[in-house]
Amino acid sequence: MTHKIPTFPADFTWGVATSAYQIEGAAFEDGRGPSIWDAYALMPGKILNGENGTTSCDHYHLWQQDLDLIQNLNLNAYRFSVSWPRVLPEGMGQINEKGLDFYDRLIDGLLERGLDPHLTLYHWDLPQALQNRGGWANPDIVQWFTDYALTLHRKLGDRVKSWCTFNEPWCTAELGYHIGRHAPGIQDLPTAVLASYHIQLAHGQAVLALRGENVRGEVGTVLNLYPVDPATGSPEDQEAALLLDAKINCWYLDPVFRGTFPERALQHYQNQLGAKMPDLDLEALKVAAQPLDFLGVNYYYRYWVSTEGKTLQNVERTDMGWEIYPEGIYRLMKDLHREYPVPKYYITENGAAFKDELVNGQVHDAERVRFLQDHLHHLQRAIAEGVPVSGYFEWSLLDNFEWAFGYAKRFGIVHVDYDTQQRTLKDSAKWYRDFVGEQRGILQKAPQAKGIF
Ligand code: PNW
Repeated sequence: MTHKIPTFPADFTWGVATSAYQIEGAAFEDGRGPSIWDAYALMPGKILNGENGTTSCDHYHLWQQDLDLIQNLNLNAYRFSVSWPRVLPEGMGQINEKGLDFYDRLIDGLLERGLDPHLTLYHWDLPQALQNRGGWANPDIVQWFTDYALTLHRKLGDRVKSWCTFNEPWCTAELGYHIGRHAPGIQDLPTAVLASYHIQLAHGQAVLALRGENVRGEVGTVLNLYPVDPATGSPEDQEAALLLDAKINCWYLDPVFRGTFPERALQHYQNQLGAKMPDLDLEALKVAAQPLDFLGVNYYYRYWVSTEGKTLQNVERTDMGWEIYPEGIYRLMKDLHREYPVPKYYITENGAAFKDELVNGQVHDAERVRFLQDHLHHLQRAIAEGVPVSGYFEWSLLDNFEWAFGYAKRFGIVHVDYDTQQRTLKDSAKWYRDFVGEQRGILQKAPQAKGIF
């Protein structure tokens, strides 16, 4: 059965997303200071095959050809992050002008190619100098982060279309400070709860500071969000699903939208931690609820919660083991629009890792093509039903450093040969290019985009 090709709004933002530590390389060039990921990568056993982001995709040197790639994909936007230690090697104080110049050139390069710069301030690569002072567990980080935001705004504020304070604070707090699977590798729940609280204060203060300088671009934040389903109708499963939803979704949504933490999760942490529960000033948390121009949503999969250890059978999964669940993007956006309304949403990340093979200069990643088609189909449904989604950023432009998995997981629509730094468009990149081209009226005819939905 062929479906009608859905039409997205004419002014829709079409992009790809990356982050600094995952693609830039040049980790010790031009005065960049060490980040917590440089240090974490040195700890034995933390990253698969002992890999690191020291060279990665060498985007720091190859940025012009990478921007050409984005332009040739018919896109009109690019989401990237700034490496804090490249700009402020000590995390504060002395500015490394060479580092700041890189982003200055990058942004000019984007504008020359008709691409809107969507800048993320924090995508996990904290300066090690600040980690030495406790990182996100130190209340002073609220000021350090605000000063960093203002440093960037002074140099780049005339040209940045969109400012995002944080990428996925859940990952920073939970994976970085509780599970220890991300840098800085701490495994302590009270510290994680405290870190998540300071991130909220830093978000609020940075937004206030940017507004205070009459920021031209729009300001928002990016959360990783998930539909959460109980495996069965049992009260235990239902309760467990509600708690997980409170801990992963509402713990990050409620501060930003309401200036509060969800009662269910707060109670849970208090019961679990007792005297070790950090002393959170809930009055001060209100600063987190600044009016935002957009919420960025990173959607990858859903959680299916069973208290009896049941797992979903017969579902397709990506190379990360994540369920492929395209309807989730529709459900998530509908729920968000009802519970947490904001003038606009972006899908700031959506994509998948698969076992791609480069053969004769081609990567036939049919699974990724279908993944994108199906998610865009369900996203379009949400838009048709009135959810104000203004853009979609595919994760990711390039195969890149996938954190604890090193280079083993390939998320790119463009294949990277890490020996030669050769970029090769996968079938998914060609499909996305033609689809977006047709949506934007750039191509007269796009045969590959026919009858896909
Ligand atoms: C996001 N999880 O990370 C990040 O924003 C990207 O840097 C990353 O490359 C991408 O998704 C793919 O993983 C996540 O455990 C990391 O649920 C972990 C999780 C979710 C997102």
